[in-house]
This record gives sequence, C-alpha cells and structure tokens, in this order.
Amino acid sequence: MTIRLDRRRFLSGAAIASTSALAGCFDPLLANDSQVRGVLAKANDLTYRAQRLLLGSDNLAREFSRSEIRQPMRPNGITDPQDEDYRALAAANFETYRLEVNGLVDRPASFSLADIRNMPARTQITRHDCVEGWSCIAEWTGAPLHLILDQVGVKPQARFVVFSCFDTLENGFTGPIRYYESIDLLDARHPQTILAYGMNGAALPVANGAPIRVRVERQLGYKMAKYIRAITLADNLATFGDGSGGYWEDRGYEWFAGI
Ligand SMILES: Nc1nc2c(c(=O)[nH]1)N[C@H]1C(S)=C(S)[C@@H](COP(=O)(O)O)O[C@H]1N2
Ligand SMILES: [Mo]
Repeated sequence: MTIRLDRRRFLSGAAIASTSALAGCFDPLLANDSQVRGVLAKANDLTYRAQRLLLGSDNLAREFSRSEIRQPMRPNGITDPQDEDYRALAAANFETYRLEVNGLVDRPASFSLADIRNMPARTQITRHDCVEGWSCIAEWTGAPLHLILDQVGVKPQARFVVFSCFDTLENGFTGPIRYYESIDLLDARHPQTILAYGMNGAALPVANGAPIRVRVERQLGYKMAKYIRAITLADNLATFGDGSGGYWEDRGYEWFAGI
C-alpha cells in the first residue's frame, strides 16, 4: 500500500502548489515531465496489479446505513453542462434521452431512461472520495451495469468499458473536449457498479450527473463519469481522447484509482 500513499502525498503536494484549479480538480503534471509520467505510469501498473490481487474481483466496497449519510453530496467538476444537446435533453426532462451502447458488442442498442429505470435496481449507501481529499456519503440507486452488458452481449476481445459524457471541459485544437472515462470489465461487472439515476431517494440532480452517472465504488471520484451519453466496449484505449483512458488521465492522473 506504500505506492498508494506515496501517490496521494504526491498529488496533494502538487495540488497545493497548483494554481490551475480547473473545475475543482487539479492537474499535477501540467509541466508534462516525461520522467515523472513514466514513474507514475509504472507505479500505477504496480498498484493496479497489487490491488487486483488483493481485492479480488467481487469484494464489496463498504456500505453504510441511512443515519451515516454525510451531506451535502458536494457537486464537483462540471455541475451544469451548457452543451446544446444536453440543454435540450434537460429541457425535456430527459424524456428524449437515449443511452447508446456500442463498440465490441453483439447487439448495439440504445436505452431510454424508462428502459433503465425498469431494470432490476440496486440501491447502495457508499462513500465518495475525491482525489482532492474530501469525501461524502450518499445513497445511490441505479441499474447494475452488468445487466446492460449482458443485454448487448460483450464480444470476447473487449477489455474496457468507455463512458462518453455530454459536458465540455475545454476547447482543444480539434474541437470541444468532453469528459470521458473508462474501467476494465472486472469493475464493469462488479455488483456495486451501477448506472445511477437516483440519489438520496430522489432523481439524480443535474449537478451530480443527470440523467445517468456511473458509480465505481472501489475507485476515486473522477472515475465516476456523470452525464453519460454513450458506453463503448473496446479492446484498447488509444482511440479515445489522448489515449490514457479518461479526461483526467490524459492530464496525468492514474487510470486505476483504487481507494
Ligand atoms: N462528466 C463528468 N463527470 C465527472 C466530473 C466532471 O467534471 N464531468 N468530475 C469528476 C470528479 S473529479 C468527481 S469528484 C465527481 C464529482 O461527483 P459529484 O458532482 O456528484 O460530487 O464526478 C466525476 N465525474
Ligand atoms: Mo474529484
């Protein structure tokens, strides 16, 4: 576990030094020091293997009781996407929303919010840990991701589940850069990995990712993509964003952010 502690210390040190508190998260590697990147990438690989061995594939993250709910569920990062397609959906109360599921699947499909709400639901009270060092406890309700994966049929060569989001964080050379994230199939099929549409007994608020955000309870907050537009099964991450598996990963964060 020393690797993890070192990483945390590194990140919080960098966070204090950083002046770029973009959207409430920090970019510890803005300097793009390739040596630091290389070391971190190796440490991340070790952390990933070690934690995968320790955690096994089905160990549950701790769940809490209702009286332990610690609020507010502090909204972080983008909290009110201004993208036109998203505004139109929000104005229609997400009745026209479709979740696209594509890539390495046998039967690409799209699901309405009603489709997702009609699936067997799972409710869990869990702690959300942001890399910035704060945490809250909230109750989440949603459809287990494995149910959706089973409906579309995952091809054997698929290794990753990539979440594409509606919200734009910045404008890049080739156009707007939208949030995205990815996890492996072990986490995707984990019983606590849900596509959440409910929080604390009410519909998921826009600030927290309406209409759908993923919960990946054994990893840090930035893995839990909000405003999910599409889910793509892939055999590698090179063709998404800058190729590191997520918006923040492309800016130096670890891909495997085990808690
Ligand atoms: N689409 C999208 N998902 C996102 C973010 C974001 O900016 N956009 N921020 C991430 C970060 S850093 C955290 S800590 C959590 C915050 O979730 P909350 O707003 O429900 O607290 O969402 C994560 N998922
Ligand atoms: Mo975060």
